[in-house]
Amino acid sequence: MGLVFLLFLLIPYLSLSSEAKSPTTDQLTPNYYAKSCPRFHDIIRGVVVDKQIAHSTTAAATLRLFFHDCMVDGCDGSVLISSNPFNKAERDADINLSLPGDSFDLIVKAKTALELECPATVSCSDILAVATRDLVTMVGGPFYNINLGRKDGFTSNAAKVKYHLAQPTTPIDKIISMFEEKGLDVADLVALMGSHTIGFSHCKEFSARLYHYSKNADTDPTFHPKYAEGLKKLCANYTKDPTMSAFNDVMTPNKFDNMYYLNLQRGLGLLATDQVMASDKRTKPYVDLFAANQTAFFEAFARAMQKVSVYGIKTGNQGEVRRRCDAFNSISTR
Ligand code: HEM
Ligand SMILES: *[C@@H]1O[C@H](CO)[C@@H](O)[C@H](O)[C@H]1NC(C)=O
Ligand SMILES: *[C@@H]1O[C@H](CO)[C@@H](O)[C@H](O)[C@H]1NC(C)=O
Ligand SMILES: CC(=O)N[C@H]1CO[C@H](CO)[C@@H](O)[C@@H]1O
Repeated sequence: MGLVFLLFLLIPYLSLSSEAKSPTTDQLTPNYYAKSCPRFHDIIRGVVVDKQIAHSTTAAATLRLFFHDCMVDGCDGSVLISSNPFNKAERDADINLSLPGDSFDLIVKAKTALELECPATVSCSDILAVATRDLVTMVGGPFYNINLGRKDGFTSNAAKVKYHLAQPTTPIDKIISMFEEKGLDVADLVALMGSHTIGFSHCKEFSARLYHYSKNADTDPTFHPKYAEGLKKLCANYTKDPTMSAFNDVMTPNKFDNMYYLNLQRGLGLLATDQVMASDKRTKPYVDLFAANQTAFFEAFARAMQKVSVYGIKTGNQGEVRRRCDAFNSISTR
């Protein structure tokens, strides 16, 4: 509780320095729905709690969905749009990395509940931002304030995705510059990567580290040998069964904590892009800091999530409040 309170006090000051601040950011406010939908927070929290209890994979799924929404065209619900015969939407990009159904389902449930109580009022992008925050807090992570009033965007284009989302094969230089382009510095990057303290990855995302790694080594030598051995067994059948997967955080897979960084220090990083954080000289100081001090991690994570949550937002007539989250209100030419 002490931490929650501390963050509440600190965050308004910390976020003043945010480079991610876009001209429209100032139009967001924490109390945006206070009059138009007073039970906004309670309704979302209710749906979130029910869903997370029934399906414990929801938190990680939704956190990832939120990140993917914000990185591509800003936090405007573009990732929630379904493809139609005229448009291949973001969520169906080739590098979709199989965004999990539970997170889409959660947003549909929250939207339905909110439409019953306050029709045509609450945007899908605000729902996703707040549901993500509630889930992070529910699985042990920090609470942070989310400003509200995002509008849902008018486009969702699969072709854009690959320019904005890194893959496990993306070099660290490129990842750093992708984040910097969006006003996220190295501290933000390493803190956000700590999201991999929950959730899982499919074997194909890290199999290149396990089999025929290089001319000299069958397995990536930065792996802890026992961990690599375990993963090889786990993934032995992954080409036949592509659903095979491993926890991102082998020690405390369902708890949002700083174990991710302690793992990296011991060669227990799962993706190549995880493990490199512990050796690159720009990122390592933050890995060491967050491994040593969970409070420092939580503060940095909260701050970075606030930056992400206002990236590229739409306000006024740049967007709309969608009636359903998976479709634009007007289907015309979009
Ligand atoms: C920039 C470098 C990053 C890369 C290359 C990356 C890559 C991946 C990959 C390959 C997976 C596994 C997907 C699957 O197999 O289904 C994954 C999972 C996940 N990622 Fe990342 N990620 C990155 C950054 C982030 C960030 C910044 C966040 C959050 C702010 C995040 C949140 C998550 C979560 C929560 C999961 C687990 C999803 C689940 O269990 O359903 N990732 N990531
Ligand atoms: C892999 O598949 C074979 C045959 O389908 C099965 O006997 C074996 O138990 C599987 N191994 C794992 C780790 O799933
Ligand atoms: C951990 O980090 C917090 C927040 O930055 C700081 O206030 C605290 O002094 C740190 N604790 C230690 C033991 O360094
Ligand atoms: C590259 C990749 O992972 N593509 C997947 C996108 O999603 C579809 C449907 O879930 C999969 O069939 C593809 O393999």
